[in-house]
Amino acid sequence: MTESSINRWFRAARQERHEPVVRAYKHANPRMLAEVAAGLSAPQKELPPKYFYDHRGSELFEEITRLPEYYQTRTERAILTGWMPDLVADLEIRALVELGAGNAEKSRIILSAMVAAGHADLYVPIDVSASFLNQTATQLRREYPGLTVEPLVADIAEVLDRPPGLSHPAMYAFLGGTIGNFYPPQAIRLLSRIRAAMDPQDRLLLGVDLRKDIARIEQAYNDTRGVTAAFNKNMLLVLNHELGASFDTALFTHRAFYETVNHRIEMHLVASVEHEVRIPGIGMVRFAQGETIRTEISCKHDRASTGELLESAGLRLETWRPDPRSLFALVVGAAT
Ligand code: SAH
Ligand code: AVI
Repeated sequence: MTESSINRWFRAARQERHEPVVRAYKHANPRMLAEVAAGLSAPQKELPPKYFYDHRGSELFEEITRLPEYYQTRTERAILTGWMPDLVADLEIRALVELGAGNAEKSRIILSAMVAAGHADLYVPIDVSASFLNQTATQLRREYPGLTVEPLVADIAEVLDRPPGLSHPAMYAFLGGTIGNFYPPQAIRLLSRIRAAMDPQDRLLLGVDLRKDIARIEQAYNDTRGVTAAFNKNMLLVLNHELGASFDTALFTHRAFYETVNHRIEMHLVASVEHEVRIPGIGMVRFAQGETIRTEISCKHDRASTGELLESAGLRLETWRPDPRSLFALVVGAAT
């Protein structure tokens, strides 16, 4: 039986049972379709946070980083500014590979330190947000004429190959606390892949958001201007655009709260009324009033939990550098 005759057979069988024929959207990415189908059929509906980041989502995140409530970015930037010139010069870093680079705003602090130390060979920013990444790369080539910029559009949860032609020592940077957006087993897998790509003289530079006063953390995800709410709802627009889904963002509200057992923020989209959403290739997805989709977790750490995470991935915590108020920390990891 050929592929298309199997499909015809299934369709006929479905029609006999009066089931709707669900044809996938013509441009749908099969992987995305599978992940969305699995996530929306779980008892707690869930979608992967990487789907926040189309071009608009990346712009909204950029806006979040400038909000008064979102202390993470400016705190990490201050640590980088005070530390990178020495660290980069001491380690003689020649190449920077960055996971989830976004607009690379803070990466410029590392790149400028590499230039000042006289050895800036290569920058490899990796991100799922293709158009945003390419825009960032174009700007960086203009700003750093002697630097080779090789952007890579990839899901960092997938196999992370060592970029070809990488000079050493290289620094693998994973900033912003994005490691917290992965469940611990996924985070360990991801860090293990970085570890496998590292030479003994290479280093990991990891940004982690720290455990602190809960109200302070919750405010960072419930800003008064509603930018985080728009960022959260943007995922539904991504699904509409990429899968031809029929989400109505007006029927969902933003919710973010701290979950104390696992030390993490959870972001949800809450259905304000009972309704159904059509997703080609998946079918009708029913939402009860008040039912939620978990769209993101953002795990918060301390020195011990960060050390455990690194150790589980075959890395050793070499340096722990929090800001003076212990809001955020930068960590250097080395291969054990
Ligand atoms: N590093 C920047 C941006 C953080 S926002 C900063 O610290 O400000 C998170 C970034 O990671 C976004 O640019 C997003 O597109 C990217 N991202 C999220 N999940 C990803 C994944 N699974 N694979 C690759 N990039 C991812
Ligand atoms: C990218 N990541 C570290 C952000 C965070 O804080 O977990 C994403 C974010 N979600 C809501 N606001 C910001």
